[in-house]
Amino acid sequence: MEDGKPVWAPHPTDGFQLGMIVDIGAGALTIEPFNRKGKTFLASMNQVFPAEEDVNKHMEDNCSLMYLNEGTLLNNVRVRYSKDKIYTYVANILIAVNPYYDIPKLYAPETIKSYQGRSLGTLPPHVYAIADKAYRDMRVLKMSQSIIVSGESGAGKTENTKFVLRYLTTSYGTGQDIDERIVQANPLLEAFGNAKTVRNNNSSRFGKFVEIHFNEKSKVVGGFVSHYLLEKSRICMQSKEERNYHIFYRLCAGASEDIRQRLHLDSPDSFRHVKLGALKDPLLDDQGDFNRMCGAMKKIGLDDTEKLDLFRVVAGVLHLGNIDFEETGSTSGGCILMNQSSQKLAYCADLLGLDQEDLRVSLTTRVMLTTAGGAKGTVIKVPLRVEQANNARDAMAKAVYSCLFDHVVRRVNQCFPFKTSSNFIGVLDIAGFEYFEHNSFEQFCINYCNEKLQQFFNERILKEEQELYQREGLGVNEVHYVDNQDCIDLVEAKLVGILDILDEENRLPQPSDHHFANTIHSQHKDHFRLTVPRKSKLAVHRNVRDDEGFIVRHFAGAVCYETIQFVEKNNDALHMSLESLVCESKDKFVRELFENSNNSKDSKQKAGKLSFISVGNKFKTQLNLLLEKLRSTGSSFIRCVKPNLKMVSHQFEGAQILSQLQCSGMVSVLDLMQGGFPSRAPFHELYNMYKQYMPDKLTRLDPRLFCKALFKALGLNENDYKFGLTRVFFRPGKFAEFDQIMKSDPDHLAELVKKVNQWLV
Ligand code: AD9
Ligand code: MG
Repeated sequence: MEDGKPVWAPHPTDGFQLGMIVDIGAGALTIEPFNRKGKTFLASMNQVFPAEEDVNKHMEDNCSLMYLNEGTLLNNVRVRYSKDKIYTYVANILIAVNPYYDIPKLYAPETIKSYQGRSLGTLPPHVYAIADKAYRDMRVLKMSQSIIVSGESGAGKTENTKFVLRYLTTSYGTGQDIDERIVQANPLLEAFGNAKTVRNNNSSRFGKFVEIHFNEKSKVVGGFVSHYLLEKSRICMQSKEERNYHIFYRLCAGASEDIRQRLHLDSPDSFRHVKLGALKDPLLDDQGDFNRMCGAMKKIGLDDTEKLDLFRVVAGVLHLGNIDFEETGSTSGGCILMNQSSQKLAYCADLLGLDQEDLRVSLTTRVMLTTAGGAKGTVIKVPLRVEQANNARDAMAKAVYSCLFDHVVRRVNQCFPFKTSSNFIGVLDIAGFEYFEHNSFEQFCINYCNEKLQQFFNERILKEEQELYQREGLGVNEVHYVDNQDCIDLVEAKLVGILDILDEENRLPQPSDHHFANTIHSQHKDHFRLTVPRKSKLAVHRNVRDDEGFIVRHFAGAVCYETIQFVEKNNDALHMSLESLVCESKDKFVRELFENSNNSKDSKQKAGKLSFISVGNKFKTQLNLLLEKLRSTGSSFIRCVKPNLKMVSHQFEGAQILSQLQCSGMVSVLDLMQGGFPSRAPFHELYNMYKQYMPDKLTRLDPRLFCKALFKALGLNENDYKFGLTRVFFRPGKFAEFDQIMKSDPDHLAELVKKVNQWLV
């Protein structure tokens, strides 16, 4: 970077602003912004990046830019977004900005057709191009493929996932039911697993990996969905502007009179578990969505009985939530049902096939095994206080609903079965890195997952770079990147990892979130990745006491987790009497919900702990299986970006987009490429760019020789570039230097031509 050249310098809201370096100090640069002449400011060296000469120019592949840095990346994405070009490549990675409106023809059937069989880069960047690459790789390499879609809430992961599924089934299906079913499974999954949040009106509150299976002729034969971590806290609790899962409102709004009566439905504001948050959203059409969901259910083959089974349990959960308790007032403590609650209890018991009296007893007392006086195994009933009974009720609602969700996924899987499959293409739609003002167990799990995915991303991108170098015969091997294994170990290592420490806490007779936080700190004193909140530089973190939280330094930034409720959220078990109550329901459907769920007695016994199922460790196991699967496939990455917090079209909030690009590891990719040979230009492109300046004798050479001769004649440093088979690879910044030489003033150019001529002789 030199004085007078355009640079990207930090800007608080736009991310970067264009300016000029006017002075270079010891630690900082003085920058004069282009649009505010005379108003200089200081920026540290590592925050300022060279800009392209023409900042309005944009490139389909960011790697074709002259300068590769976060400033030019953000600008390229910005310019393209302003022209409705929401997709951009960084090498083979696809960046997708959410347009928040339907761009005409972008996903039209003819667009699908045009991408079929075309290799990446021949048409404008598109999610279809990534889908087709995965398909062609699967065919050619005879290897399953996965597409990893990531990004923050509202960035467009689920929409892009659906475009991939639609593309593959339309292009490579057999035209039979199965194709449509794979697509139609989504409305059902979304009805039960999505909700309105402040970040997204249709936010997926679970992660999923959808596999499309293909036969030996590479035609679609079936599908399979795996799901991860449904957010359970939402079932009983929503913040003011958010809602519970869509199905609750849709059922209340759309059910026929007949069903309403059978399920004793009423408007949502009469149910505790849904009325806490926003009831209605002007953008959501609950009734219409109900009908669309029923249509999808029909298409995937659910009959009316099955449909009613699902609705019955949803209604059961609604009525369960309305049961209230009050103190008995007697000396023995405990609580009883409030007057009006008997009716709700009756509805709930009826809908879930339970005995009313048993349900009442199970909600207000707890069965314990005493070991007092050596008389092992005496069963006693301990009355619960109001607060404990409330907790038991909510725990039951969560357990029933999450078993129902497991069932929905299982049922969806039955509708696209396959006998044999040669290969699959899997699409992973899972929440990206999260950090909020308050971060709890959910963020901890999601960020742990993102560490694992980031590691996988690094492995793959690194490998791809190296493979490209090898293919092109470059003979370079070293590409550096920051390994995050230490952070993953901090979370998942046996015994000393945070997840195991948490499980140990859960097993204590009196587990506590404070003790848990303290144990982490004493176990990992001086761990590079772990800090005590009080010592944090940030005031917000200092408000959290050391025994109330811990800070993890993730690849995408430090996050302070508050440990309150970690212990509770890590335990997936119902208390014993409630558990056996639902397991013995008279209703076959309800009984089977529990028998088949992952939390069945069977799996608990396997775990050897009758009363405790760890949510964290179950997730760890699932995640490790997922990664094993991903590692056995070829992979593509789609990084989704949310353009603004208002969720509106045509608004590009640079600073927060930049932060997403950083969190998704895109900036590290650029760093990684900077360490290698990031700028690459095919011989024929260079030939076309520069032939006008060169003597005829040189232009008669073929493009490869032309470049070789030119570089030699110019005396370029051989460490700065490498010749591959099809293109020249440049060290960071060297392409730009070369270009500069070529476009220098006429006198200098004449000098150059003279040099070339001499060399040619
Ligand atoms: V979350 O983590 O599940 O909360 P996602 O899945 O990343 O989130 P989603 O795909 O649901 O976000 O997108 C949010 C909304 O943006 C959608 O409901 C659409 O209204 C809008 N969207 C997203 N992508 C597109 C698109 N390619 N074209 C038009 C889009 N609208
Ligand atoms: Mg989603």
